[in-house]
Amino acid sequence: MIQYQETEHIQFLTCQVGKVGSAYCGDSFFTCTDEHRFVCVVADGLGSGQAARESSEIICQTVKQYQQETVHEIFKQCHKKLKGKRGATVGILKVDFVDKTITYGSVGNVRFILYLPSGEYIYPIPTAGYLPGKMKKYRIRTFSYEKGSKFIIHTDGLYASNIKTALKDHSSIHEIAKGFNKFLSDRTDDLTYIIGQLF
Ligand SMILES: [Mn+2]
Repeated sequence: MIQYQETEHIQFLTCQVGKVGSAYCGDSFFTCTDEHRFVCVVADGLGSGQAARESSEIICQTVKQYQQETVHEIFKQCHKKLKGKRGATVGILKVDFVDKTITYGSVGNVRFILYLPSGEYIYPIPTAGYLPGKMKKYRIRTFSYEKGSKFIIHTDGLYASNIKTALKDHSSIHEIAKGFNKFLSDRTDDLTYIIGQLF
């Protein structure tokens, strides 16, 4: 359920649990990293069941295939591949370890919060909508990050009020994840999150 990976540039963990009693988890995620960058996506398929799963999986496969492209281009490709499918909300994150920048794009209720060691939070307000939808609804932003910055991307199945403070208060991503355990057992939806710390 929880998987952890660590390199010299990033530590991250992923967690996914399906809705209790449901055969298909409608959420999907994908991560990859090398010495230059980290790319990840979290997608929440509209509705539930197999059709929801199909849409969120298409997004993950597309991000995998086009991971070298800009976030804008990845969105365009996802849009194309989802035509005629149920659709999904999505958050796509690309971290450039060389430029020390994060680019985040999203549509719909997938949320992203970045906490910088200087005490600053960056949390783009989610837009309404889903993929495939109107391109102008996709909001893509690039920020600089500092060593030690922590972030989370999660679907709306993680319904915790203390996510922002958890990023600030806990020094390790494992402790942050531990704090979410009770929200996992209380879940009423598919639940996916990715927590990371950048170095
Ligand atoms: Mn959901």
